Amino acid sequence: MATAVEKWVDEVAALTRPKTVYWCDGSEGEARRIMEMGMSEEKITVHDVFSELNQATCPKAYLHRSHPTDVARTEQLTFVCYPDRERSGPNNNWKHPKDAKALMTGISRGCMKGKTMYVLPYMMGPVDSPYAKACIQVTDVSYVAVSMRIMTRMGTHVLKKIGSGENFTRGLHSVGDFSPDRRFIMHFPDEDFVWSVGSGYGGNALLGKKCFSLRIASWQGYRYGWLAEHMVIMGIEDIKGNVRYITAAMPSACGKTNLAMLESALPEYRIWTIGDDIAWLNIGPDGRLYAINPEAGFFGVAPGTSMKTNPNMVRTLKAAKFYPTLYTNVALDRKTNEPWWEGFSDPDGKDLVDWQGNPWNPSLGTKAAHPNSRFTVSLYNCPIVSREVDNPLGVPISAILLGGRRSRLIPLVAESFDWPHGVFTGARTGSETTAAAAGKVGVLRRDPFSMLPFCGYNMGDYFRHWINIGRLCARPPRIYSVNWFRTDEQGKFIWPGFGDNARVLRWVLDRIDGKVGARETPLGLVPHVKDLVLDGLAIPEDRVESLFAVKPGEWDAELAEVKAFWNPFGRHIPNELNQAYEKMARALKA
Ligand code: GTP
Ligand code: SPV
Ligand code: MN
Repeated sequence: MATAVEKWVDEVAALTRPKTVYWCDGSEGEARRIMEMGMSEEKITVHDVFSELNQATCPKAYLHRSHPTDVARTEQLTFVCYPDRERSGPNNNWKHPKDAKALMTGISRGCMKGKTMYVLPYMMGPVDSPYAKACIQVTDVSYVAVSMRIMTRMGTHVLKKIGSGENFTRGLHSVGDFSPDRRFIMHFPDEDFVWSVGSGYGGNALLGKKCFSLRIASWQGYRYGWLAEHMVIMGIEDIKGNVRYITAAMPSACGKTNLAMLESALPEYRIWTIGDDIAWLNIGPDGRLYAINPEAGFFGVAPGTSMKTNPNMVRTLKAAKFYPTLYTNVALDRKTNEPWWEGFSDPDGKDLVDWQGNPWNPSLGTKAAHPNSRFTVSLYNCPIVSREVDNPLGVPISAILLGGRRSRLIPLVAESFDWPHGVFTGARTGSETTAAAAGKVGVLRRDPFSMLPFCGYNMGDYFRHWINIGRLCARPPRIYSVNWFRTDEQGKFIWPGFGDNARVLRWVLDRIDGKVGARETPLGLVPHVKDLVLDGLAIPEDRVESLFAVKPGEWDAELAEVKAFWNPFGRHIPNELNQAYEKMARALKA
């Protein structure tokens, strides 16, 4: 008797017509064989799928160049499909599941002709965690198959776990003909099913990541009492050896990976990394919130990554423990066969080609690496990976940070008055857009909880769910808003960021421990500058003070924008948020 998995794979093969169906076992030997094929037989436009990089200096590392029109998530082509449009909310593109399936069936018919269909059995979450989920993705590209091996816990053990049951998430992926006109990322939350055609890039194609672990999982969390969030999970160890865990939500390309493995500027603290992008939060038996990282790798932004900004990531990339490490759409130094990107090192003296393989030098005025170029590398390569990373129950969370990229207005850090106020803070968060998604960069938009592109249902209901989770927790974490990105009159960042963000983490821990007071503002509680440990920093104190300035008049536009964003959600916005809004508006007027 065929299992439910086999039946589904047969069904997909009958529609997409691959030449062969290959079931991956997740082994290193298999990954090597797939990489070999991608270096000799397969092509993406004119390039091989993979090319080997300098194995002496970048062991186990390979370069991949994506299709030039396929370089970032495409939110406008991403849909969630419920029979009831209101369920998806104004925050999502919607299609009726029947219409969506008809459309996808049309563009998928025969789309794998002549190709191999890889069947990938994988877990999101530590394999024996009660919170982990078994998944099956099929794909017709080796790059996606190998990337999924790095990003998830993939292997035959998952098929054993599913057995003859039906309890698994399905992902159907094909690059089709790469045409943006036939590119859709369709979610069917009621069926735990994602169907993505036309893109081979990142969150559009690695369906365990944003598609399942956020969009579909957030809907599961809503129904079953947990949270799927776009968050870092990290431990902070103090000098006495106590480790506290926090999570931090920040929009795409706004500093999660850097925060997750920061090298603390304060020697009395060290960081332990658990995750850099996604957290699943469950209420534990003791009434605290516990976090697991469903992923097993990093799909990190390359530009800006260096020994100065993120030494632990550079070490992770060089660690060469887990096979392989992939670099996508970075530049290449032809002299040394090493990857390169803006912010990594001085381009002088290098023989660079850009992310599409064209000769490049700084005088061209273009970017050598695509601004959304990324590396894919195992979490287990990270020199500061937490020993709790595979703890099936996760780690207890003491604080939640909510960030954004704001050149003005939002203070470096502010503590919420209580849980509902924290939810209000998350719900009003805005951020300037980045290259992680197709579209204009640097435009301010609302991005509540950094989940705007990832919340798989009506975001008003999501806010209500957050309020409820706080009620169900005996000891909910404290909630903080943070912003590393305020700029001065010259447009330069005021706060040094990166390792110096440990100074903010220290204040957060000191608050939790009741060691320091705070100053009340209409937005929340901000530090007395004397309580921040600033030694070794070259910024004058009044400049630091300016990071906490709350000038009421400047808030009018912000408040109006929050209201305008909330408006289409109507009755879905919980009362607690409307009350917190009114309270802040009154305080700003007073
Ligand atoms: P996604 O993987 O898209 O979810 O992004 P992310 O949130 O993990 O962002 P990441 O840490 O990769 O940072 C994105 C960009 O912001 C990089 O170019 C970083 O160098 C830069 N960045 C990160 N942290 C800081 C900081 O504290 N200050 C400043 N000025 N830039 C930062
Ligand atoms: C993001 O855009 O938030 C990412 C990259 O982490 S992707 O996997 O493409 O979603
Ligand atoms: Mn992300």
